[in-house]
Amino acid sequence: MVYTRKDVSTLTRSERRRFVAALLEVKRRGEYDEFVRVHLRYFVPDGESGLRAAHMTPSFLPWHRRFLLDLENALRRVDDSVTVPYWDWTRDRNLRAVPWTDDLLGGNGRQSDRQVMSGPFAFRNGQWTIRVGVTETEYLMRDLGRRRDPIALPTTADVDRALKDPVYDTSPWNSTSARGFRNKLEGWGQGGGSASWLMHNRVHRWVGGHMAGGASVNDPVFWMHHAFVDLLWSRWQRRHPKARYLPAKRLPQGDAQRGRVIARHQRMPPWDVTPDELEDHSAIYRYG
Ligand code: CU1
Ligand code: CU1
Repeated sequence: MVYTRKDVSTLTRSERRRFVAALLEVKRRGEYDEFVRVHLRYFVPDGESGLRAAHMTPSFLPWHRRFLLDLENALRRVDDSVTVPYWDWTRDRNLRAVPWTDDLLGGNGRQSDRQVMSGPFAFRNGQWTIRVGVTETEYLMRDLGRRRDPIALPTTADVDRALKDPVYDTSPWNSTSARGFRNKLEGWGQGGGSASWLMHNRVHRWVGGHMAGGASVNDPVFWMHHAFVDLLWSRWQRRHPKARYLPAKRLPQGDAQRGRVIARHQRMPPWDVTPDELEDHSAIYRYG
């Protein structure tokens, strides 16, 4: 049966409680840390050689769509009423409101060490120890808004600019693609520093702490953020009904990106699935 992913700001008290309880149970079972491991393994920048399945690449969107489905299935094995809610960061921009409430994700990290001190994912509450990361830190970290060097969340106008692009992706199919919806949404901009983090990337930086790196999955806001990114892909498809995932075919001999990006009908590791098979989610879930 087709299930609905809801706007996190519309969840009832009991929906919040069940979502949090399912996450804690998936963590307790050891399954959650496996998601962190997979994401770290696929955190490959385009400066390196080899296949890029997850980031700086056309398959950024289908890869994360499938990744979310796997987590969602793990949650639904615990409680089949649960789905991943989405965080619309163009609307919910307040540090003291959803999703940062104590009955959902908890609040900001403290000033001294960025440690999250409140809510179900605070280390001191005993149910969310970080075991897989790039450092030894056992507690979840956040720095909402980047207190020392503030940045703002992307706006509705930023989203519209990305949705307007009629082409899914363009050569060179990486973080430097100037045209194409995928790179606009993934958010690799020109130049350096915070001005070059746009859209999806900017939200990772805005949350800060674990969300700013390859171990971002440790913060459950990762799923709500990517559910909204996934929703924006759907919205873009509705706006450009003839547009499809690109590249349509394996890149030709002599193209520097041949063998490094995944074409529409090529298998997308670590799964046995193609971008083509993930373009339409309407038989599995919809957005409410
Ligand atoms: Cu990712
Ligand atoms: Cu991300």
